[in-house]
Amino acid sequence: MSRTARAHTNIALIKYWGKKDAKLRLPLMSSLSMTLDAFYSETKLTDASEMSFSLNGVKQEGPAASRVFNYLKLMQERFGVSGSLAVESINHVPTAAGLASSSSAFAALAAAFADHYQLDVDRQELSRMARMGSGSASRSIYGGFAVWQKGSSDADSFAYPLVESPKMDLKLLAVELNDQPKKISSTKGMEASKTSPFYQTWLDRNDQELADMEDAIKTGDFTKLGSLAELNASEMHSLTLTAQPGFTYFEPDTIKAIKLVGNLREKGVECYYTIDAGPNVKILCQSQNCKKIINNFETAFERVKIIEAGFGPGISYQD
Ligand code: 2P0
Repeated sequence: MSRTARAHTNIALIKYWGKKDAKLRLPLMSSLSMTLDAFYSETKLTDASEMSFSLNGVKQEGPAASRVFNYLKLMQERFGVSGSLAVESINHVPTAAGLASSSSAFAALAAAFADHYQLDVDRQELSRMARMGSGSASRSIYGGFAVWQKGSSDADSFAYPLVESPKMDLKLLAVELNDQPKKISSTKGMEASKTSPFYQTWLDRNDQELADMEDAIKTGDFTKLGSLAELNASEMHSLTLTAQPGFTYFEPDTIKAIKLVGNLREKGVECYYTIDAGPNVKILCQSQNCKKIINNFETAFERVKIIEAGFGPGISYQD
């Protein structure tokens, strides 16, 4: 009897933005993330007469289903197993979170696959499996802070836990400014960014940025962590602007939110932004300031939705 696998989403503080190998999803840089308690995916596999995929109780067809079926075929070949599978997933990642669910979705799918076939895999192997579905999913195997080391091949490109139950006071406010689906997928956006004249600098800085972020985590230095995360996100988005041709994930409200974060900081409300491949802004702050920041955003934006998240756990199974 298969169990349901649960995986939480993560937010990258040092971002993955570039692939060395698209098929294996090998990155050109290492990345570091915080797993979030508020958002997760649950997935269960059962033997069936044909492949099917339901998400939140709705049968999926088209590209979403193909991506899941292709992934399952790849994993079946890798482990020498076979059979048609019914995939049932529930995403507890509200659109309002403005967070991509592919990190939790593929981490949960990899874990459900391993459980269904009773594979003898450890979390490192699970992380490699999840990576093949979506790069960021490699990090969602673990709770707290995780590092995805870029490695040089399929064998050594996996995530490992840095601190699984951090004591640090760190919150993430997911601010939904815009609920339209993104126009440029992460996969396309990171490929296009390679044409930026700053791309090599982005790669050259990775080791140092990662080391500095690890140091901020080890010393519990929120100011350092927030500043580095904000800088890293801005570097990533500067690659889109300077790509040939240039593009941006930002919308006017994204800029307005960036400025509001700066204004709050000037007033002594310490907070920092990070932004992924979309227009929504995520704010890093500490518990004491959450309410104040939320109030300021609700005053500045008419229809904003904000969800507060803390540290989430790694993969788990439910009967
Ligand atoms: C990250 N992002 O590190 C970066 C930062 C978005 C911006 O990983 O192409 O869905 O499936 O491997 O994992 C989102 O991209 O990319 C992502 P694929 P994924 O979280």
